[in-house]
Amino acid sequence: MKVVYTPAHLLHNPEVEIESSTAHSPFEHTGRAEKIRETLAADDAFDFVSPTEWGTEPITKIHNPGLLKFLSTAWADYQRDVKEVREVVPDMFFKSNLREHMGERVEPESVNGKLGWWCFETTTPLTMGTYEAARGAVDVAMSATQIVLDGERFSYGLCRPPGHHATTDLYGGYCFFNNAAIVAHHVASTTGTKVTVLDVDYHHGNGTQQIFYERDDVQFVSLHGDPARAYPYFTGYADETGSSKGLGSTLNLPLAARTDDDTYLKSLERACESIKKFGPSMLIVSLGLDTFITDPISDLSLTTPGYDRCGSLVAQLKLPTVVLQEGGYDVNALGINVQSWLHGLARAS
Ligand code: Q9C
Ligand code: ZN
Repeated sequence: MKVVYTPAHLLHNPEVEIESSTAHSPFEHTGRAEKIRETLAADDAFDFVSPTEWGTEPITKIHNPGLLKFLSTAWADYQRDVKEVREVVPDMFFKSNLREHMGERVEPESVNGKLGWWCFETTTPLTMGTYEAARGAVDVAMSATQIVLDGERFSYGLCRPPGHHATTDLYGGYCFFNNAAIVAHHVASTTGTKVTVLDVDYHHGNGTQQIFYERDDVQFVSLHGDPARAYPYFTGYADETGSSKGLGSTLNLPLAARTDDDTYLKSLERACESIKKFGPSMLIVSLGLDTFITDPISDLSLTTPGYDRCGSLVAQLKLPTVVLQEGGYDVNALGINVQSWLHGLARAS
């Protein structure tokens, strides 16, 4: 299987993350992607390739061009206008009810105002090279997708930073551009066929869901910790099924704390049944390994052999499949967990 990787991810290198009311060393750090790279590089089943450059066009088909423009200069603007700091984090978030009864306004002029306008939470700092790294992750995802469009059955894009929390207009949840949504739209719009995004990260892929919520050509199916207790708290409930033309094209399967391999696989079977009914020409997998039993920020109980079983079950869909990296924070196990999932996928084919 081809693995698309770029060292550009190293340019997004925060040293602090404000999470659980605490400033601490980040869960989402460069060592994650490097651990995956090292593990897969030592395995003959994987061939590494570098991404090609796709520019900003695939990004602005999904995201507000204002978000892209902001991210391209935000860190430098902050150094110049506010303060010289390593990590840039908003001190206020725009919430629409702040202006209840007052009508809408446009994006603020100041960098502090812009930060609150385009960001939705505190754990996603901007560093000097964040924009270049986020652009690199999109190139990785697009290049991995091109490999499958060119006829390979599978590919794996080692995306970092991840993407599934980024909405049309907002970044957060360690995500800047929604890598999976960008490629799903690219495939659906250039081939005129249906595409499914299957999101198995522990956290609900709120961004991907929002982006496709009213569309009938891209299905979004997600297994995740129940938002009644788990981040991102406000989306991912089972009664969110899409709207207008997209009604029925979103499926959320929230999971209880400590869900184990057997119980998880039953939900994954339900997900696969609904994908078969939808009938896509291609599958994009948002692969998070933060469902792992010892993940430091999650509460499910999957195991390394369990990921092999997950990959095998997904392979039974017999679809061309692009796997893109999302979360996973037990770095010691992250490499072998990705390897196990991809081996399950490739072996069952
Ligand atoms: N106290 C991904 O896995 N922090 N993003 C959660 C809980 C943010 C996860 C805070 C988690 C984002 C791609
Ligand atoms: Zn996650």
